[in-house]
Amino acid sequence: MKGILIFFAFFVAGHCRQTFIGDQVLRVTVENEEQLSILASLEEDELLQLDFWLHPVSSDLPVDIRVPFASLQTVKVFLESNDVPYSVMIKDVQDLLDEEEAEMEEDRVRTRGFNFGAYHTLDTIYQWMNTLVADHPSLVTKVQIGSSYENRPMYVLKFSTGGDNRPAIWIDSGIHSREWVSQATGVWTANKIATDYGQDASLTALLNKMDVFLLIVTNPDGYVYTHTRNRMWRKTRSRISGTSCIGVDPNRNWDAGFGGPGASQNPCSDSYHGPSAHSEVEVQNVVNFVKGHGNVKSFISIHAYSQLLMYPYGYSCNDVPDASELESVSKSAVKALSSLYGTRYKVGSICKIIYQASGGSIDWSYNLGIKYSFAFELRDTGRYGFVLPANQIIPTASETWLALKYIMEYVRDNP
Ligand code: INF
Ligand code: ZN
Repeated sequence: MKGILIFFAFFVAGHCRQTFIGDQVLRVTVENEEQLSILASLEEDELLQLDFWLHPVSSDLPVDIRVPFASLQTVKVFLESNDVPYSVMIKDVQDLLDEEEAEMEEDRVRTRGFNFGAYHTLDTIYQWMNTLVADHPSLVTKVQIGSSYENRPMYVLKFSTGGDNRPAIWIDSGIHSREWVSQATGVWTANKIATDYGQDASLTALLNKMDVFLLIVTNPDGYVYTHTRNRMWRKTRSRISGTSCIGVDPNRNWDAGFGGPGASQNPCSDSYHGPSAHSEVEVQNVVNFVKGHGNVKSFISIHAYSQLLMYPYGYSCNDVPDASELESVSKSAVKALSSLYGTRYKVGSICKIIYQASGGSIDWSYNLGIKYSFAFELRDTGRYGFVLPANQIIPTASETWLALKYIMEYVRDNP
């Protein structure tokens, strides 16, 4: 009886967090087109509940699949019988998540002040923003650009030394909620800008001429959900009529080739483009802000993982008019990034280096006339994937900063 009551209370409260006990992440090294289509057929299968961290797109890119414990035997037998080679990247996803959670808890009890080398909840990040603004009142302000679907505020940090609508750099992180190193890099970067102003001559010169806008948690509802219910959540949390599946891929929802190849029409898919362009209020808020500003010169979106620096387009494999300039800026930015720890990045257009993906943010910004539009995929290349250990946050953010700084300075000097 007691057991039933506890179960019932659990059920009614609905506070169950999804676990990933025994789930593995398999890396498949695709050798040919035939294997690629075998993997594509696996992705079609809904019963196996596979979570493709990297999709089968070309025969020279790896495919990473989180396989629920219940499907492991089936998938392994399937791959083996089709002579598709794979290796186990993560032996037990829940073990990694337990470690991640324990580290967060350890930080909460031991660390006084804010630890940039730890992952934090939305509340903690929002509280920290207030202290950043309080510590740097003449440089940093917090601008609410709107609210999320579940009514959480969306805050942009504005770094400005004055002027009237100066040319600006836009940076967003965390549009995909499970890519935690992205939001963490956003936090570190905000602090870096605030503390280096007046110290670093080049950044100071930049901020005396331009403004920087940084949206750290672009998908707040998703981010909260990754902390409370499902660490692997990628999408928004909006309800769509006619389906019980929740959420839209906010990086397929922009009005740039909307609904084209590389986006799903299936509301249950992790790359569902949504009922219409800008249907997601989080996307709409950014659109309104950037359009309303009217003087944004560079738009940079930060994702994880794969170690890539990309420029438009995603929705088309045709070169954008500025392709050669964007390619050379990207190469130099990545060279700066690598100079710190030797981390290797690839550069190219989204379509050419990963896959055709329509409705992405930087395609929208580019088509709006923001030439210097870039997307990062931060560390790593798959050893930990979305569950990058917290001890890599500061190294990741530090090396990324060198690339960001290169891009920002280039934009400053090439108005
Ligand atoms: N990968 C790509 C995605 O949205 C990255 C991307 C960026 C696609 C820009 C299109 C445009 O599917 C991830 N991984 O989300 O971070
Ligand atoms: Zn992403």
